[in-house]
Amino acid sequence: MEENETLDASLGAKKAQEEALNDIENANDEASLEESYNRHLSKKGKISLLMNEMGRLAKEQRAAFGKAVNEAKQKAIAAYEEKKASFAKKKLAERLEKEKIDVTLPAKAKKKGRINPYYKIIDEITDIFLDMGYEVVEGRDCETDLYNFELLNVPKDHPSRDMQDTFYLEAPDLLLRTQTSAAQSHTMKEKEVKTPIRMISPGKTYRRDDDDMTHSHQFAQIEGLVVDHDISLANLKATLELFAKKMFGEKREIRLRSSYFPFTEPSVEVDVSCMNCGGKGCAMCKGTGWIEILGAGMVNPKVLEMCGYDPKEWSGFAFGLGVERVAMLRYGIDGIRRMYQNDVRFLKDFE
Ligand code: FA5
Repeated sequence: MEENETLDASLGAKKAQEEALNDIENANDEASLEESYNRHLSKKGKISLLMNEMGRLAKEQRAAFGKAVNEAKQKAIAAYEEKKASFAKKKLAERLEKEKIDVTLPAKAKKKGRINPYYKIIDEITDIFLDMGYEVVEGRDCETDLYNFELLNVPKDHPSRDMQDTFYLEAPDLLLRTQTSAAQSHTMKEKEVKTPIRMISPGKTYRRDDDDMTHSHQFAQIEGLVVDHDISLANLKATLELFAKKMFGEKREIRLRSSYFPFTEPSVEVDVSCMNCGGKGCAMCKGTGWIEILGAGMVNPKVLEMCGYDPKEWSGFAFGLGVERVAMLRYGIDGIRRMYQNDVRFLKDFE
């Protein structure tokens, strides 16, 4: 082995190192840096291939040459790692700059949903009666003639059927219920053991009524039914007065008028002074100063009997209130249809 060859080989290592460092230094993005790595440091890279020269060197020269190649490799790797880290740092800095959030900017206002007064009032009324110990019973929109009329003492061809102009369905004896009173007959009839009842039943009702400010062909009612021993008209009056005070406040005037329903005897209707004109008379109350909110009365003994409650032993009262009418009076809504139109400007008033 010639002295010159060792010198050449060591110089070669030095040169390869310089070349690699230069290349890495000049890489201006991640892709060209990876290319430099492959060119110099991969298994077939220039620095790695230098080791093939080893066989040509004398034994005593090999250690020095190996050291030079290793040093070239270490330096090139260090330069590569440093450059790679600098690219990553730059990339992160660019991302942070791009995704910078100005926390002092005003937030975008979010639109809040609101509960329609139709549902709000059902919850309020239900709460009042739950506080008085009533339970809530589910009714059904599609009813049979039996439960909507006959068990409520309204046989077929009875003239009082005209009071509630009915939507009949095609199937025989099926109709859209005209009143939640159908829940009364279901509750009484379906009790296997006849025990006291104290229930309310909210739900939709349907009639062929002409739509105006206080009437709709589809509206909601809440039925109430109490059956026990020794229930009197005084209990009904006290219950309705307590309800009216809780719903409309101590100052609002209410009045009870005697009325007629085939399923109650005696029967009453309850009016509340018109919120629109304060009782003077206007288009909404049709000049009377009052708006009718519910019908009520003592359960007719015939109904108790038909539904399996012995009228000699049991007595009861019932009421059916118009949900939208109560909402109109409670919230000052000037027309029943406002509750069905989903006008967000209207709903906004009901935070
Ligand atoms: C009845 O429906 C009886 N079932 C109520 C009842 C129950 C009486 C239990 C006795 C015992 P009436 O038809 O009056 O009664 O209706 C009751 C309430 O529903 C009315 O006071 C009114 O507030 C409301 N109402 C009636 N018709 C309409 C309508 N077309 N649009 C909006 N609300 C109505």
